[in-house]
Amino acid sequence: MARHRLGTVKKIFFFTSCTVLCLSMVFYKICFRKENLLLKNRLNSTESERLRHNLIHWGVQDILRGKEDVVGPNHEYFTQNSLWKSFEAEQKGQIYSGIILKNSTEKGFRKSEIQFQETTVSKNLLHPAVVTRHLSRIQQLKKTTIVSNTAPKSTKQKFLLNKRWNSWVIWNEDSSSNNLNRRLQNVKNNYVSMNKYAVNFTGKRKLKKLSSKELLCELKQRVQVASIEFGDESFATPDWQKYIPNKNLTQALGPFNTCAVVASAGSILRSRLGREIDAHDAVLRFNGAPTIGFESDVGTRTTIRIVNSQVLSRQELKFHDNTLYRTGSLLVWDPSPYSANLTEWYSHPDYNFFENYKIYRQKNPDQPFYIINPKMQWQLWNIMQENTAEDIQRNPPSSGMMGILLMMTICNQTDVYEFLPSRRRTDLCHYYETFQDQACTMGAYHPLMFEKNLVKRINQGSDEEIYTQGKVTLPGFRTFQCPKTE
Ligand code: NCC
Repeated sequence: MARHRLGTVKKIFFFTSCTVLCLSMVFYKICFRKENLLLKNRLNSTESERLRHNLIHWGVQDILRGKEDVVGPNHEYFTQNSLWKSFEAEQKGQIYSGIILKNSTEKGFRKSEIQFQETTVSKNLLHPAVVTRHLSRIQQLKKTTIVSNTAPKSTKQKFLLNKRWNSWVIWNEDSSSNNLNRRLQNVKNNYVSMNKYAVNFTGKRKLKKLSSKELLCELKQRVQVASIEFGDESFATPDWQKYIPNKNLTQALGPFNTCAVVASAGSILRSRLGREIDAHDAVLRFNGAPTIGFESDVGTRTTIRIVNSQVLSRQELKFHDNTLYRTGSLLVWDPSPYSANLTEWYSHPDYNFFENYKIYRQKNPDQPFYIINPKMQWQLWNIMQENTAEDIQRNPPSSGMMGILLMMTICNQTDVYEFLPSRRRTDLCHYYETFQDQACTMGAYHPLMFEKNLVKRINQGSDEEIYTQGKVTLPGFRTFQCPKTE
């Protein structure tokens, strides 16, 4: 009897599971198709508002990428190879916006336009600063098409076409979560609510968008790039005296005149930037990014390498054996809790890299190797959060962003390559691996998108250089003066 009952329960359980599974699959299919239908239906439902925002501001490639059957308004097919640009313009006193999609067919390019009625769409969806800027540009440039974005792929043909259109694919400095795909939006929101490092942000968000100079001064005056020194809390034992370099990081490194920062992004492949990078006085690289085999794109020299604490702690990364780490000066960083002092961090590091640091120092005593003081991470993070309208990931900035700050401290001029993606933009995570994920460029754990917004805003170089070389030029902190703070 009992066995019979158990059998019935098993059957019920089995059928319920199957039904739930089937329903989830149907639901997923419907959702997935919906995006395509929205394009087809000229974006007229509430959900399409969101999609429309993405279309205008940089999301088109996300929508097209990987979905080979996106159907346009005239029933033409758009693939990830489709070219597009967005525009906002005034005609007979009416402001309208939209995107133009170009699709290559056997007979050449076919053009199709999706027009939006008015820019009130942007008003509802965008950060007010963006809308104001767009509207003022529109007023200035009557009857002119303003291009804010084009497709990301880099074929010769596209480049020429883009040139003719006089448009550049560049990082939108007002990028927000709306520019992320749903998965990355969820990841970002999870990191905000998880709050692993107990971030207790009490700063004020800036109501007004700071100018480039103001932002530079915030960074110069509030971010202190320093290494752990002998005598610092928890680093005052005779044991540590043997390992910590005598000179402070910024005394020992530099000063340099020109510096290059090489982001590890896949988009640096086929850039042929190697010679230009090597022509700088100092070159900064990250983690396990190699030069051998990639010289023509990334150069040959390494003056400084910043590694995160995982690199020292995870055996598979072979920190002690890989000769790649033996060139130049090394810097390691590890996330600390937001309000922790050095003692608290030392007893609870994210990755316990301290023993491996000592072992490496014993084996390579002549190679300068610094531990970055973790207070820098949150000083930088505070500035990013204050200057962003939404909550950013409550995790420390990436090695890339910390490296940029270091170089701005020790160099007169820093050229950063492929941190802001060029026309070669790709989902390929690193130039030295085949793994693909948009998260590597847009951020998941790190608030990478907001880091890039900040860097775009302080760029002194041209949009064209971002587009062609992924190059951003930043001034050294010692090259400009800032008003005295109270
Ligand atoms: O990927 P990562 O960074 O080593 O890259 C170094 C810096 O280059 C910039 N970058 C990289 C790829 C890309 N597509 N776009 C970019 O802009 C970023 O500024 C990045 O910081 C890190 O920041 O330390 C990170 O390290 C890796 C990983 O730990 C190391 O490569 C060692 O294996 C992290 N990946 C994982 O943990 C899986 C990455 O999130 C951040």
